[in-house]
This record gives sequence, C-alpha cells and structure tokens, in this order.
Amino acid sequence: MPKVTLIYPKWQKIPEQTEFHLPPHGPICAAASIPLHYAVDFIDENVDELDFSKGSDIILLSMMLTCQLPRGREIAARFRELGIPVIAGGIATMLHAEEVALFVDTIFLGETEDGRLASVFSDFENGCLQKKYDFFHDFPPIETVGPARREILHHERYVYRGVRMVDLVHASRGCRFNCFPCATAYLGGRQFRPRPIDKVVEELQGIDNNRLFLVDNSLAQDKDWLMTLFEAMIPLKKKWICHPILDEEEVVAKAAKAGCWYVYQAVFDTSDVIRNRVKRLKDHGIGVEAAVLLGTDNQDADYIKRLVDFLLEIDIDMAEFSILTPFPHTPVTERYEKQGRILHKDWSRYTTAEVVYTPAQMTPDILQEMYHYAWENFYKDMGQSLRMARLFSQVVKKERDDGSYMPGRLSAERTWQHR
Ligand code: B12
Ligand code: SF4
Repeated sequence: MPKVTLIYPKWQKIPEQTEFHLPPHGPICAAASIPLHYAVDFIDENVDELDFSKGSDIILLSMMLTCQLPRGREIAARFRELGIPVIAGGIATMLHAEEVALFVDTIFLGETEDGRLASVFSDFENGCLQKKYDFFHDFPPIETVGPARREILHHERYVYRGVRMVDLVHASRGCRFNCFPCATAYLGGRQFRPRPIDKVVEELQGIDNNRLFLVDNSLAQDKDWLMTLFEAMIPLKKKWICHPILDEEEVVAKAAKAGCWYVYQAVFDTSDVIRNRVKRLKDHGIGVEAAVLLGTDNQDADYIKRLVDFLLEIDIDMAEFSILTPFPHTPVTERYEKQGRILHKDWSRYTTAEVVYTPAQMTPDILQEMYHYAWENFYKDMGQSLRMARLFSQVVKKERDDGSYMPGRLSAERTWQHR
C-alpha cells in the first residue's frame, strides 16, 4: 500500500499559555480527501516525533500559522533531499503562496473536497505532479464536505492533566465580516458557507468525545441557520466551546440549551456592549474566555491597564492576551506596510507574543512590557489552572445534569479541580 505522511510542523506556543495541545483540524479535514488506497501516517509535531528515516511515498505538509513556515521549510528540505516529493497546503500556504512555492515541489491553494486533492494524487501516480494547484476561491460545494478523518490522530497525546482535550469540528466555513487583524476575508472571499445541518449532525454523532470545539470563524452570521443548528444539537447532549455567538437573547439561550459551555469572546474595549454581552453569556451559564488584542492604534499603556481592570471587574473566566501581529493579507498589514511600521518578517517571531511592528501610542518595548503586565495582573489573584478548573467544573455539572457525564474521567477531573 503506498504511504502518505501528513505533517503539521511544530511552532513556539505563547509561553504564558497553559501548555496543552488541541488536535489540529485542517490536516484531518484534508486527510478525508486522500484516496483510500493510501496508508496515512499523521504527525503533529507539537505532540508526535517526526522520524525522517521512516519512509514515505509522498509528503503532505499542512501549515495553518505563519510561524509554522520556518519549520515547514526545514522539513521540506530534508524530505526533498531524500527524493520524496513534498506538497504543501493549508491556510499559511495560501497566505504565503509565493514563498512556500520556493521550498516545496507543489503548492495546493484552496480546499481539498469534491475531487480537488484526488486530482493531485492522480497526477502524482501518472508522474505529472504540477508545481501549483490553484483552487483559491474556487470553493467545493459545501455539501461535499464530509466528516474529518479523526482516526489518524494519536488521541492519547491530546490529554492535559488526565483530561482528554476537546475534538474539533466545523459547521460552516468562511466569514462575511472583514475585521482589521484577520485574514479570513482574504481566504474566504467574505462568503459565509454553512454546511447542511444533517451533515453536521451526522459528523457530531460520529465523534466519540462528548466535548467539542466548534471552530467556525463566527457563529454570528445567519440567525435562522444558527437557530436550526442549535435545535438539532440539543438531543446530542454534546458540550462545546466556540468563537463568538450572535449576541441576541434567544440565540444565546438556544446555544446554552444545545450544550455551549464556553465562548472565546474578542474584547476590544471597556464598553457596555462588551459588558452586556459577557453578562448575557454568563447569565445562561456559558463561561467566557476573553481574546484580547494588545497594541491597536487607540491603545496606550494606561488603556491596557484599564482593560485588565475591566476584565477583572466583569468577572470574565479566562483571558488570552496577544499582541497585534501584522499577518499577511489582513487589512491592518496593508496599512502598516504603507506607513512603514513593520519591523521585520522573521516569521518564527510572528507568534503574537512578540511585538513586530511600531505601535501608534507606545514604543515596541513598552507594548511588550504591557503584554507581560496584562498576563501577570489578570492571573495574579487566581491562576490559570484554577480558573480553568472552574470552567471545567461547569461542564461537569452540565454533563451530570443531563446524564452525559462519562464516569471514566472522574478521577482525573477531581485531581484537576483541587489543584
Ligand atoms: C480554528 C482556528 C484556530 C484554532 C486551531 C485549532 C486547531 N488545533 O486546529 C485555535 C482557536 C486554537 C486557533 C488559535 C490561534 N489562531 Co487560529 N484560526 C482558526 C480558524 C478560525 C479556522 C481554521 C480551520 O480549522 N479551518 C477549517 C479547516 C477545515 O480549513 P483549513 O485549515 O483551511 O483546511 C482546508 C484546506 O486548507 C486544506 N488543507 C489543509 N492542510 C492541507 C495540507 C495539504 C498538503 C493540502 C493539499 C491541503 C490542505 O484542506 C482542508 C479542507 O479543505 C482560522 C481562520 C480561518 N478562516 O481559516 C484562524 C487562523 C488560522 N488563526 C490565526 C491566528 C492568528 C491564531 C492565533 C495565533 C491567535 C492567538 N493570538 O491566539 C492562535 C495560535 C495558536 C496559539 N495560541 O499557539 C490566523 C492565522 C494568522 C497567521 N497568518 O498565522 C487565522 C487565519 C485567523 C486570522 N486572525 O486571520 N486558531
Ligand atoms: S475576526 Fe472573526 S468575525 Fe472578524 S473577519 Fe475574522 S473570522 Fe470574521
């Protein structure tokens, strides 16, 4: 049986974050389009060892983040020295297409479904692999997106303190908004592409994990579809986390009923809009993790201090601080390029933990200090593990209440909660 090695290169995590790894989603979706007569060996370098001597007929390199590029380049070079062809795909390949094309045999731009990746394999088998397969914005019909191939993951490695990590799934692709720090508008052409609800339900039912992460860009794009999706999810009793949800009472209430457990909510100011949004979620028993971008043009050091005070005041459950980073093909980068504010393009340092541009109202050093200030001060009185434990106790309670709790996890969770 011919063999494909599918590799997700490692990168430097934000040092302040709790050290855990989520199973990568892009690669296992791409894997679902690999012809079935290939054996697939999946290596997520963040948790698996990559052995260059193991042998493979072809390498698929999947890169999501800009900071994966330097390692992706090293991996590609080693395999190409061994005479094994390397095909790159994924979000970072699309965002850095010209650069990636220089270090692999073939770049694949776009999504793999509806025969797109199968055509590449057929060229490979016929000895006529091309340099570039360009399906960028030529999206496959959304109903051709099937379940991700989760069986290729080494599940036992996505465990933190004895607790199995969430499994990832998406109910839609694309996003119709165009926020300044985000590449999604470029990647998805501002088209919201919801999957048919029955396909989503079928995929959810097939996942042997009660705890999920709906990685859709935004669950605030189409109210009717959302309400139907949440209604269909209620009987499944899955518990899930997600990016922002449409901030309307009936939608949040339905999300909670459908098992929403906590939300990553972008917090960009100290307004009543944010305060009320967080309150609404919490009133429905949904935890909130603030995703806080530091260094926008309206912020100075005092602003960041006020933001941290505000998060504590509204009793947000968790906060993840990241430094605004000018990733390629985002509105903010276009502006900073014109203004000559980008300091360098050493992609390994584009981790969002390091300042790589000149902020408007602070020096880069002050912004860097304020980043550390934010992490330290938010977690000063209650550390990350304890806050995480509080969130976990909420999900355990929900599971106990509706009978979906898996008792096998009990001891691990007790240990976690008492740390
Ligand atoms: C889900 C997600 C996450 C998840 C990732 C979970 C995981 N383990 O996979 C979480 C929430 C953890 C996350 C974190 C971050 N993320 Co994020 N994330 C996304 C998001 C919303 C969706 C990605 C996804 O899964 N899509 C669904 C899959 C199915 O699509 P796909 O990956 O494109 O895969 C398809 C094709 O590309 C192709 N394909 C994939 N691989 C391969 C390989 C080959 C060989 C081939 C042929 C094809 C192929 O096949 C797939 C099926 O068609 C994107 C936005 C977006 N719209 O893409 C941002 C995005 C990728 N994230 C981004 C960022 C900035 C981050 C953070 C740095 C944010 C932060 N400051 O914390 C962190 C980094 C992690 C960390 N802290 O260390 C940026 C990347 C910017 C960049 N250039 O690096 C994006 C683009 C959003 C943005 N702001 O612009 N993220
Ligand atoms: S930040 Fe979220 S809502 Fe805004 S464009 Fe990106 S994915 Fe869409």
